[in-house]
Amino acid sequence: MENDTIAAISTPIGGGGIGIIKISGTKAIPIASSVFRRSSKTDKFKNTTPIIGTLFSAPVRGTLFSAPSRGRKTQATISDLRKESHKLYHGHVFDPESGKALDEVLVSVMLAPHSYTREDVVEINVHSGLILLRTVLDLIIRQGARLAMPGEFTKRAFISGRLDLTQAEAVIDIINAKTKKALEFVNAQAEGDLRNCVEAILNLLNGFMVKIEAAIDFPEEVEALNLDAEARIIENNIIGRLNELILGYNEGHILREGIRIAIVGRPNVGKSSLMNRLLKTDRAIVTSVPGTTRDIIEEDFIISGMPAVIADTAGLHDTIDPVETIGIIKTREQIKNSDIILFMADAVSLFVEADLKIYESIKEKQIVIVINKIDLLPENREIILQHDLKALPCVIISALHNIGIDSLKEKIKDIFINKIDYDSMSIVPNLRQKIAVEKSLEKIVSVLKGLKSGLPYEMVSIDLGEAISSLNEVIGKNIKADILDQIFSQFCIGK
Ligand SMILES: Nc1nc2c(ncn2[C@@H]2O[C@H](COP(=O)(O)OP(=O)(O)OP(=O)(O)O)[C@@H](O)[C@H]2O)c(=O)[nH]1
Ligand SMILES: [Mg+2]
Repeated sequence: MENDTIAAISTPIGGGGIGIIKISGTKAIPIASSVFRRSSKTDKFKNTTPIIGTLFSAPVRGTLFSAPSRGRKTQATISDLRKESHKLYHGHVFDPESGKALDEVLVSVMLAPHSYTREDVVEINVHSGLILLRTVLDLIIRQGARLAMPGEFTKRAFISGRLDLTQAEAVIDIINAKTKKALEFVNAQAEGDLRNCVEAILNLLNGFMVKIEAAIDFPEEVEALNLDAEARIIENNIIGRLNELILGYNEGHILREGIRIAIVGRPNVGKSSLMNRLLKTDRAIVTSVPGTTRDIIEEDFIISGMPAVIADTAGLHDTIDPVETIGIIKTREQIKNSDIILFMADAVSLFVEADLKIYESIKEKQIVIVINKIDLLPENREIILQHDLKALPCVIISALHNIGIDSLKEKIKDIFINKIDYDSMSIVPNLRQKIAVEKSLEKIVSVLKGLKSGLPYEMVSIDLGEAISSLNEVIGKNIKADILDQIFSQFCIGK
C-alpha cells in the first residue's frame, strides 16, 4: 500500500461558507500540527457540533495574511492532535516560515483505522475562497504532503478494505446522481446490496468449482458427486439472478446517467438548429450548407426535469467525402447507444427515398419523428406520412421559430417515464459491472452446455474459472491495477 501522505481541496471550488482541505496518511498529523495554532480555551469542540454554525458563530479574527488578534494561541503538538480520534479543534492556520496567520479554522482529526481511508486523516475547515484554499493547500504540500490524484482518498478506502469496489463506485455515483431515484439505488449499493448479491452467486459457483475439481482428481467419485443436480441448481438459481442484474442496468442507467437522445436525419433538415433550441444556446454550427456537422456534439441537459444526454449527429447520406464518412460511422455508433432517436425530416420534402433508407437502419430503436421547418408550409397543409412511419410518435416543429418544442419535450418525457419500471428495479449496476456480469453469464452458459455434452471436466473448469473471475471483477477482487486506475480517475480530486 502506498504510504505517502496526500492532500486536496475536498469541497467544490467557488463561493461558499466553508472549504475543506483533507490530508490522509502517516504524516497527516505532523503536517497539520506544523501549521496549526490551537486556541487554548475553545479546543473542545466535538464532532457532533454543526461545523457551519460553529465556524460562523465565532467572530472571524484572523483573515488571510493578517495576524490573529485576541486570545492565546499555542502551536499544536503531534501528541495534542493524537490524543483523541474524531475531535474538532479551533484555532488558526499559520505559515511557519513567516509566522503569519492565514485563517481562523476548525481542524478535525480522525485517527487510523477509524477514518474513510483507514489512515490518519485531518480535515481543515477554512473560510471558503479559492485563493485562501490554494494558499493553505500549498502550505500543506510544502510541509511534505503530495497533491492527491482524482479519487485517491476513495482508492485508499478500497485498498485498505474499508469499501469493496461496488461501494467505492457508488461513491462517485452518489456525487453524480442526477435524480432522487438514482440516489436511492446508489445508496443501496453503497450499503453493499450489489456486493451481497454477487457474493451469494460466487459462493454457489465456488462450491461448484470444488466439486468439478474433485471430479477431475477423483474420477471414480464422479457419480457420488452428483454434478447433474449441482448444475441444475446453478441453472435455476444463477442464470436468472445474473439476467436480473443485466436488466437492472438496462432500465436503471437512464436514472443514473440520463436518457440518451440522438438527433438523426438527412443533411440540412435542421438537426443542429434543434439541438441549439433544446439547449437554449448556439452550441452547434448551423449553416444552409448540407454536411455542416461532421462530428458528434454531445451535451448533458435537463428535459422536463429529467436528466438527458443529447447528441447532434452528422447528416446521413451516401457520400465519398472522407471526413463526412467518418462522421457518418460515428453517427451509426451513437444510434446504437441511444435510448431515443429523434428522426428528423424537412416538412417541405417530407420522407424521401434517402430518409426511408435511414429509417431501415434505425427502426429497432425507440423513434420520435420530428417534422421540421413547418413555417415553410402554408397553414393547414396536411402532413401525411408513409404507412410504416404513421404508427410512430410524431411532432411537428420549427426549430428556427421555436414552434412545437414544448410538445417535443413532453413526448420525450412520456417515453422516459414509460421506460422506467420503478417496481422491478432493485439493484442497478453500472456499465463496467454489467459488462463483467454479461461475461460471467456467457461462461456459465458454456459450463452448463459443456456438462450436458460430456466435455472433459478440465475444460469445464476453465469456463467456470472465467465465470468466477468476471464476477470477482465486479466487487474488485483480483482486479488489474490499470482497471482500478481507470475507475478511480473518474472521480473528482478530493474524494
Ligand atoms: N425555415 C426554416 N429553416 C430552418 C429551420 N430549422 C433549420 N433551418 C435552416 O436549415 C438550414 C440547415 O440547418 P442545420 O440546423 O444546420 O441542419 P442540419 O440538419 O444540422 O444539417 P447538417 O449538419 O448539414 O446535417 C439552416 O439554414 C437553418 O437556418 C426551420 O425550422 N425553418
Ligand atoms: Mg448539423
